[in-house]
Amino acid sequence: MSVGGGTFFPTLPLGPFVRLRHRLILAADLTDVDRARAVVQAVGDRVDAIKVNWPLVLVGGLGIVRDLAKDGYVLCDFKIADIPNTNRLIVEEAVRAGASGVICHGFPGEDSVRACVDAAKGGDVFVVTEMSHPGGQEYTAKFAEDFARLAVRAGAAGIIAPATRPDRVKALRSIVGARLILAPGVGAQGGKASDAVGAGADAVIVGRAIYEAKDPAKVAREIADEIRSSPSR
Ligand code: 3DU
Repeated sequence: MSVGGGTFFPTLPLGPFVRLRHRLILAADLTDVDRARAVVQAVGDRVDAIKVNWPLVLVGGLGIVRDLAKDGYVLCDFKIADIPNTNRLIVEEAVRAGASGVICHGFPGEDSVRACVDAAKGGDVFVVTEMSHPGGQEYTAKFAEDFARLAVRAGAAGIIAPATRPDRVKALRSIVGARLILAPGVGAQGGKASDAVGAGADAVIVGRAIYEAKDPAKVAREIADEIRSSPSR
């Protein structure tokens, strides 16, 4: 079953995450599947991808990934962080369900990240560096550069870096070169889309600011406009 009966954001085959038209990704962290479908349908043509995390998958199962993937790019944010074999099994299931990309952690080490890259079979793997919430500064910040270097070595498509700290996005950009930087933390966590792209993010990830809004499509359009009119790298 398709969420909207049409293409709601650009359909991409498995493969390099290159078509960032709006530079905006929706984090669909809803625990009401019908509401999630409604929000996706409302904002679908204004975002480049739908990021699916545990809250939605725990209620909707991988079926929701299957449905959304019929219409476009689904990024499974499972924050995969296990031994290589378990990572492989998780990525294989996400890809089988139609995910075009997955997000993993770097702290389990290079072999674990490489297992994700291998299992994605050409799909995109993004490695979390410094997390965007205040607690992200306690531990992840200390190793963010290492995680970014690891992402490059392991052949990941890119990294996840904090829109809440544009200076850190800038520092991590100098490590990852042309690889993609996706930046969560815009809106509810206090980050600003134009600051994140100005610091070098390729796209921002936005959840609550869009899906909790009275008019999600309007907010998505405003964020995309803000990005379009801001100077970026
Ligand atoms: O704060 P928001 O509602 O805009 O949601 C942000 C999303 O991005 C959410 O799914 C969260 O799990 C994810 N994320 C971060 O917020 C921060 C990170 O460092 C990594 C992922």
